[in-house]
Order: sequence, then structure tokens, then C-alpha cells
Amino acid sequence: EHANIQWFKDAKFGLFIHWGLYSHLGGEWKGKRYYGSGEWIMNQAKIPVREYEATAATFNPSRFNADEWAQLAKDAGIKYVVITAKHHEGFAMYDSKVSTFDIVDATPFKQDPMKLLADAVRKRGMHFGFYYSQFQDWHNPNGGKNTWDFDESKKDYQKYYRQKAIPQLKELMSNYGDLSIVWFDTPGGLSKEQTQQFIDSLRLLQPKSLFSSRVGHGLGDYRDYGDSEMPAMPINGAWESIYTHNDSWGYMKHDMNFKTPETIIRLLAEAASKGGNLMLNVGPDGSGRIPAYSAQFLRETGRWLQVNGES
Ligand code: FUL
Repeated sequence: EHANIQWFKDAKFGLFIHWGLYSHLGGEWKGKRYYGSGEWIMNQAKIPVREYEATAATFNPSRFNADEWAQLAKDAGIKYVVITAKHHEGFAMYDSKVSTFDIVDATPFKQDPMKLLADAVRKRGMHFGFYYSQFQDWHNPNGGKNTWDFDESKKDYQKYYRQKAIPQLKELMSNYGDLSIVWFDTPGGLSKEQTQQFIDSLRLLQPKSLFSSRVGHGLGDYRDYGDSEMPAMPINGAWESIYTHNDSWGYMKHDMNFKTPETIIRLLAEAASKGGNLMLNVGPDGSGRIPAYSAQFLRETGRWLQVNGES
């Protein structure tokens, strides 16, 4: 068991934030609407890397306000916040020196929102962590799962890990203060031994940070279930169940199927009663705003928790 697991076991309620270049597209490409997960639009529409890159030129989340996001989480009774630093699309939402496909180099915004958010969250006494897609990277010729630009059988995954994933993880784990979680997702391309080496090398940078189980091969510090999956029975040990507020993780302008505060509270109570955490996701839009229904329903959830003495 990880020496720093107790805060996580006590936390009960986390906020997941999916925010990337896909948020700017909002589930629509060339006039066609896509359904499901907005952050998968590059894959769904088979958008070529060069065309996808070009969308960064108009991505300007000028309404982003780190203090507003962090205060909303605080008001909702949330204890930890995890945000996508790089999702499968390969776009870094922070100032990366490893690639120019990042928010500082490739967009008119030119700022690093992750620095501000990390500080705003920790200032309010909550834990902060990064999501990082360690294997799937549809932008990198050697990253996992872009089969429309690249030939999967010709890829050198080790090279991608060496040249992009590990150096970027090192940036994230060196330049943003103490991380409480590194949330890996959809493992691939590494054996169990290689995964252990990958973990060990990163641990040196942030020994106190927990690693999610999607690092692969059962080697994480706590257990995550499938997307929108709740275990049927109480479970021993540290675990987390992840749900998104509507039906998409990344912002989708035509998805209004937001869970009511009552549904959120039921999910939270169910996870807690079975011994785990609920990490609920919101998808801010391309301008940097958290959808109004998400903000409202999170606040109402927080008020309920306060009135009922749970926060
Ligand atoms: C999945 C990813 O493929 C989705 O896009 C999302 O990030 C979800 C939380 O995990 O496996």
C-alpha cells in the first residue's frame, strides 16, 4: 500500500476535468455532429494530423479563470481535482518543451492554464493531479492508435515513450509543485517489467503522488473501474468510480443530458457506502467556461452535502 493513500481513502469526492483541443471543436467537425465522447472526435472523424493541428490556431480560451474553477470545486465539497494535461489527441494543455503541439506554442492564448489551476486548487486545500494519456497519442507517428495517418504495425512504441510520453511526464512532475495523483489511461506497448520501470523512474520525481490503476498490469496505487462503472458490492482497499456529468467526457455542445444533483448525490452515496470515491467529470468548453448546468448542479450538490453534514 502506498504510504500516502489515506487522504485518498478519506476523500470520497473528486472532480475530473477533460479539457483539450477537442473542447474547442465541441463534438462537431465540418458541419457534422458526432455523438459519444467529444474527446474522441479526431478518431471518430479520422481527422488527419495536419488538419487537426490547424484548429489550434483559433483555440483561445480567454474566459478561463482558475480561481472560479477551483472555487466551484470547493463549493461542491470536492476534495481532489484531476485534469487532462494531454489526452489521446496528443495536445499538451501546458507549456511543454518536448513538443510544440501545446497550448503555449500553438494557440493565440499563449498561456499555461495548468500552472494557475494547480495553484488555485491547492490554495483551497484540495489535492491536485494530472491525467496523462501515456500510450494513445494520435498526433505522434509512434504513439498508439492513430491508424488513419500512420501504419500501426510500423510504429515503435518504445520510441514514443522515450521521446514524448516520459519527457512530458517528467515536465508535469517537475514544474507544477506537489501532485497528489498522476492519472494514467488506456495502457499499451509496455510489458509488466517495462511498466514497473516506467513507474519507478517517475516515482523518483514525486514519491508522494498516487498513480491510477490504468498505468497497466495491475500496478497502480488504487483501483479504477471502467468508465461509468460502479462495483456491485462493497470493496476493500482504495478505489474510485468515474462518471461524467453528461454523456461525454470532453465538451460537446449538443449533449445536454446532465445528471441532476439528485443523481450525483446518489452516485456519491453509493460509492461511499461501498468504500470508494466518486470522481465526477465536467467538460469545459473552448472558451474556458464550465457548462452552466455543471456549475449549477455541482453547487447544489455541495449545498446538500453541507446541510447534511457530509462536507
Ligand atoms: C477512457 C478514455 O478513452 C476516454 O476518452 C476518457 O478519458 C475516459 C475517462 O477514459 O478510457
